[in-house]
Amino acid sequence: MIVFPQGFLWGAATSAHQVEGENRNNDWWKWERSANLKETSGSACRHYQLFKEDFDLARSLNHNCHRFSIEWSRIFPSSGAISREELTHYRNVIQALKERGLEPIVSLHHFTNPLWFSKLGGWENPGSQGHYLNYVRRVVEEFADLVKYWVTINEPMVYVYYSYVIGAWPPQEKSFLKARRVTANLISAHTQAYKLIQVIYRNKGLPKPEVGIAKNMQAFVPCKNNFRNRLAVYLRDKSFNFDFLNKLAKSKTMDFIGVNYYTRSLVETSSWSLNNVLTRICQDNHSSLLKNSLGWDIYPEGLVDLLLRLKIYDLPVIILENGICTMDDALRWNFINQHLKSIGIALAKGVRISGYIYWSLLDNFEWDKGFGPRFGLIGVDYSDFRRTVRESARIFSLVCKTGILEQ
Ligand code: IFM
Repeated sequence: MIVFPQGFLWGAATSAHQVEGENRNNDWWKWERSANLKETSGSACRHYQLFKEDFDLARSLNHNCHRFSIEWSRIFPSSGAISREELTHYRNVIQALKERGLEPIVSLHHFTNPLWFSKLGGWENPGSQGHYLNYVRRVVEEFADLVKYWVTINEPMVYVYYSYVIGAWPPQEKSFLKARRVTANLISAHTQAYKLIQVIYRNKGLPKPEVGIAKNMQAFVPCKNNFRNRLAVYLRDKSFNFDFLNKLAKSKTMDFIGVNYYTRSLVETSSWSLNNVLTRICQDNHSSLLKNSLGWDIYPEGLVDLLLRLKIYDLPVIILENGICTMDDALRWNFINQHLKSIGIALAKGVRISGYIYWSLLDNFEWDKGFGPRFGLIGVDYSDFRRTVRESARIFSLVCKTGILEQ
């Protein structure tokens, strides 16, 4: 039996572009069309209209928190113009959460950028941080009275990897140089946003907020156990998992570490080229591990290892995302169960973990993969937007209610 700490945060996450629908004014909306994706985000889950019903369901599943993101391009449809109407919308969203006893955990950036910002060069632009901070200032000043938890940037290294290293996401760059520049700008944006948010709360005489990052962490495992693969594992673990966190720890700009954990990468290099060493993974589908519907290995032991390694930072950790896309709902509960056990092991070994947030509350738009992957505790029928609570969600709800996982 695992008894989770008092006050543990239990909930699920979403992000604006993946669930709201009609986010017409950001780089993804434009790119979805030009890249000829099989499926575009379109109405997504119509969560923009249905958020109250969705939060009713989260409440009925005993969640006590909810993580979501504010869509920057709604708040600032152009660089100088703020939308009062959209600020009111997000105030309603936050208030709806609070009325249902769900603690809001608010992400300020979750992959999408306003179109005007991307036209200015996006995160490559040295002025990017200024634009982002302007948005952060307006939003935080507006909602400081209602929000305790802020996440500055979601998965910065995933963003850098897909958008600037392998070029799979907008702006589809493949340049280590640009990737470095964007990483530096994201670090600086986070650091300044952290300080700004603290000042806003201080000036308003509000209790200190909890500000952190959502850091995707992956287990890197050599496929063939040779020197080049081991070196590649070392370099990827350092550059993808830890360099960003080390910088933030050094500037003391995290009140908690948000961890997003899904899988491992089976590292198999075939040459000494930088590209190969930093990106190539095993192409044979020979691992015996169970997989999600996108083919990602299910590897809960990797979470234990990473959590233990976070002890050096001596900060609370919140699992801000962990989840599986599958049509096999029994496998979904199995996945949650296994990962909660990993968290139990880390807790017993002294890691201060204060929450578990499943990805995702709803089936949603999985970026370039479209609507096929089903991550939701709640299924969405995209023909009429009807929601169906899955059995895994009900089993998970008992853990949320009691704070106990029977083994
Ligand atoms: O859907 C994404 C989310 O936007 C960020 N973290 C990983 C999820 C699953 O791929």
